[in-house]
Amino acid sequence: MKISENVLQLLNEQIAIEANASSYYLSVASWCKVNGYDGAACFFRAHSAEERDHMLKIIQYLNELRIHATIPQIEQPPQEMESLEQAFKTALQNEQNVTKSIDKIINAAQEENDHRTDTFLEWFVNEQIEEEDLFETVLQKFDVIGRDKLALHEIDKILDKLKTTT
Ligand code: OFO
Repeated sequence: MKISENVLQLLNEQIAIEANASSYYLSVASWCKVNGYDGAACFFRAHSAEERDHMLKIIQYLNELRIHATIPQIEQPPQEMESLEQAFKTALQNEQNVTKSIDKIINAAQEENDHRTDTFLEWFVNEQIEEEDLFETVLQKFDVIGRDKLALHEIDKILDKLKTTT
C-alpha cells in the first residue's frame, strides 16, 4: 500500500469528520430557515456543500492511490439550536477541532516521510485558516451589531452576502 495503515486510518477518520460537519451545517440551515433566518440558511447550506466537497477530496485522493476509502456512517446532528449565535459558536469550535485533526494527520505523515499526504493536506491547512477566520468574523458581528431582533435581521442579511464568498 502507498500509505501507512496509521495515516490511512486518520484519513478515513477525517472523511467521517467532514461528513459529520456537512450534516451539522445542513441541520443548522434547516433550523435557520424555519426560524426566519433565510440568509443564514443559505450560508449554512452552502457551507454544508463545502464540507461534502472536503470529504470527496480525501476520498478521491485515496482512490487515486488505488485505496478504497471508508464511507462513514453519519451521526445525527442536533436538530434544535439555542440561538443563531450559539450555532456559530459550535461551528467555530468544530472548525478548530478540524484544524487540530488535520495537523495530527500531517504530523503522522511527516513522521513517516509520506510527502504526498503531507503535500495533499496543505490545501486543508489553508482552508482551515479561511474557515476559522470566517466564523470568527461572523461571531464578532453579534458583539458589534447586537443581539436584538433588528440586529439579528442585519446579521442575517450579511450572511446572505457572505454565502457567495465562502
Ligand atoms: Fe470546515 O472543515 Fe472541512 O476541512
